Amino acid sequence: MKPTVSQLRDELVRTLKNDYGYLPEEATDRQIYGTILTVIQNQLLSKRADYLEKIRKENQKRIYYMSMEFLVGRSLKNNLYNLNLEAEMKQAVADLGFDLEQIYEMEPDAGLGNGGLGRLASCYMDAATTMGYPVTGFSIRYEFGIFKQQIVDGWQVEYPDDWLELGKYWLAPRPDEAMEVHFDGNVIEQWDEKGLRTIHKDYYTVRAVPYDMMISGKDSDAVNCLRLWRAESPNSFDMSTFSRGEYVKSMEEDAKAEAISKVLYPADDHIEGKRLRLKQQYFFVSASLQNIIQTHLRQNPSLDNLPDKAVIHINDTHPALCVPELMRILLDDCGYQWEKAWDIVCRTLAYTNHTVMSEALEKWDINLFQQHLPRITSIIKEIDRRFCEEVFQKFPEKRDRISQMAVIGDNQVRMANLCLIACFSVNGVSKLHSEILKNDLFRDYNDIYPGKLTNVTNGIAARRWLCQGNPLLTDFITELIGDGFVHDLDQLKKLTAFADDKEVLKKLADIKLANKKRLAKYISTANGINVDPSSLFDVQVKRLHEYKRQLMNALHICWMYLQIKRNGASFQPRTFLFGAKASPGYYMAKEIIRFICSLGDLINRDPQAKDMLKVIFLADYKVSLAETIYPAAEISEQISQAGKEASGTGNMKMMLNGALTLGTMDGANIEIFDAVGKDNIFIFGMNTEEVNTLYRNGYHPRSLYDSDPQIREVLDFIQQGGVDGKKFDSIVNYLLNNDTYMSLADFESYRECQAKVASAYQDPALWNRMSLLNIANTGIFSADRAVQEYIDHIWYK
Ligand code: 26V
Repeated sequence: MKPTVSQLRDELVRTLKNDYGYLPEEATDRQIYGTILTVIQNQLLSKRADYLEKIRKENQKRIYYMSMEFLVGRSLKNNLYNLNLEAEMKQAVADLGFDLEQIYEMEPDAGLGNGGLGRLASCYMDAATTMGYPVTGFSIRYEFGIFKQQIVDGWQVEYPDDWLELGKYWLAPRPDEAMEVHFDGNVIEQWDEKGLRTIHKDYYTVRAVPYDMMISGKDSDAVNCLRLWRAESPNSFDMSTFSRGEYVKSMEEDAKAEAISKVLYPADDHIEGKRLRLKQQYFFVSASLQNIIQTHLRQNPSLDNLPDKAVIHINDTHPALCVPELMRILLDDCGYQWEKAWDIVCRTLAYTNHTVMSEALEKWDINLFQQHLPRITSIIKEIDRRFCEEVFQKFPEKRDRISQMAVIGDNQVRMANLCLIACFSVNGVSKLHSEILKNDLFRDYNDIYPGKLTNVTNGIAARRWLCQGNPLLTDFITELIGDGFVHDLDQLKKLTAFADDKEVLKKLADIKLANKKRLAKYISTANGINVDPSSLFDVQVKRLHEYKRQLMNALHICWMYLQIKRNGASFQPRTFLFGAKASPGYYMAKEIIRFICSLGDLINRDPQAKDMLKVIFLADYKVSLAETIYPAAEISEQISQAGKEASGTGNMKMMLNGALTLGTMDGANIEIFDAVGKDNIFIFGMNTEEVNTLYRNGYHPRSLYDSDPQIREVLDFIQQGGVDGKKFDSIVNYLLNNDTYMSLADFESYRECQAKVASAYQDPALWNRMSLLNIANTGIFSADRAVQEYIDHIWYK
């Protein structure tokens, strides 16, 4: 039963007294914040107990989503919304003399992820829970999430994200359910009554303590759990060392164990073969699998039926150690024979690939593996030996491909290959991406395992990204078509009926303006710059990466500026908004941020450009900031080089909020194009095939520089220190000599397309119609649809 305002108020007062010993009159905002979160957390925990009983009785197949990253963002508003308690809580809190809106702002983001991959995991937890599927997420309780970004003189500076102090209320510690994870040591073989046994000796133990975050669903009985493991040193080890008087050594051991869950790796530019990262992966995989097996054995006599009762999903290769670790448990802990164990493993594990970039495909030095995971290494070697043997026997036509397809090669363990061999399903995240996997990256496997490779196009949690982030638009849509879209996003199609309704279009424009004003207010506080809410808000927010081509966007701004300065040109007034974190060790990405910021400094203070151009770099882009940016976006820049962006999900979120996509035929942009039709999107640039052809034939940016006066003008200007008097040789040199992503080859097409954008914007009736049709066709990008596809074609197939 849903509590009333007065019940909530009483509960708040009681909790405040119990936890802090205060009455509301004495309490600070901080204490009220803690109290509200505790009250909601308790509600969720009690609901969880009922739900657990239900799924236990039904003995439904469980889904386990293994991911190194969950980009949860804030939870208070989301939970209140899902539990339909927003209005009641607002009133109850107001009755006690506090403002819920202010309390919302106190909550730190749970930033346990880098970008799209982590946010996708959280969107799927929301959708699956809303639809009542028993999904458990497993990850690491990082003490520090993705770093906080500040911009100092144009440079990105990173600060630790100490989120737990205010975020801990959502985490229920379960020390009684701790697991042990073993590292290092040696493997020996020993005969006993059951035959030859493998024994792992002289290892050191790390204790994995689970912290549970309850995940609510909208109008749902389900409460799922995101289980985050914290690394600790095991007490027994502590005590024995202590009692021998080796205090310092004991402390060192503690620190070594705790380091494992200390911090999220903030790199998404390349995979570094770092020891600690490998330990993180094994730590959370081993603890989670032991936990899954325990749960299964509580309800089933053996693991024989594991594949019928559990599916374990590997989110990118980061948790790929699930393959050998599940083998280890079956062989060493449960006494299975190899063939039977392998059969169970192969029918239980599924894998999603999220990138085709070769630097991102995880490969580990085999010696590192051998040192820290000796038993896992021996299992991987055996998997590899049997696989190569099988290909040799069964697929003679692939004999010359075996060395590429093998798990181990060049002294490295290739995690993607391991997943392709072991998992019963491998999927990409957009139509184009999955085709590239099938026909190119994983072609050999597609030949020998027909049907294994599939597609599930990504989806987003529309309830967060529209209903909670954009209440004005949500209320208006509800007025027009009812609230059925909340659980069935396809119903947005009904908006099509209003495509030529002047009043509706006007109201839509008014809402966009209000959201732009809200963002302008934020910018004025955060950046100290006043932007014009009636200018076109052109947005590129995402991780900073060369392939995403933020630099091409900046070059175009530079070109516009030069037209204003040198030719007295005038343009549709625009505010260019950027938000992006760069991997801390990624020099070029940081240079691009510096370039954008310097360009902003130059342009924003120039009186001649003042009324036409503004360039804003929004520092510390994160989930909660995105919730304010998307509703205000009018152009969504999705300008990656074709073939490189696996899907993109920001593109879907902005579309849902009425922005028009300016993009290449890449990732999910292609499906956005299919959904809205060519008249409601701005497409430019080379497609994948053209990119590949140019790459093969040789890309010569210098000849573009020589032949194209626009490009030359921009590059010369930069070279001569035109951008705020600063030297950007790095940028010019990059564009002319090192740009794998061929920005200059797409530049003309991009510029022309930007001109089309500007002229369409001059016609508000046309623009608003396009915007409405974009919203109306977002249905297929719902996370509910995506999760249902995982259910139908992978998890419950
Ligand atoms: C990305 C990259 C890209 C460049 C080379 C090295 C490297 C290393 C790691 C990563 C991040 C892991 C993959 C990832 O986050 N992929 C994103 O997944 C999203 C959800 O499926 C998808 O929408 C994005 O297009 C994809 O980049």
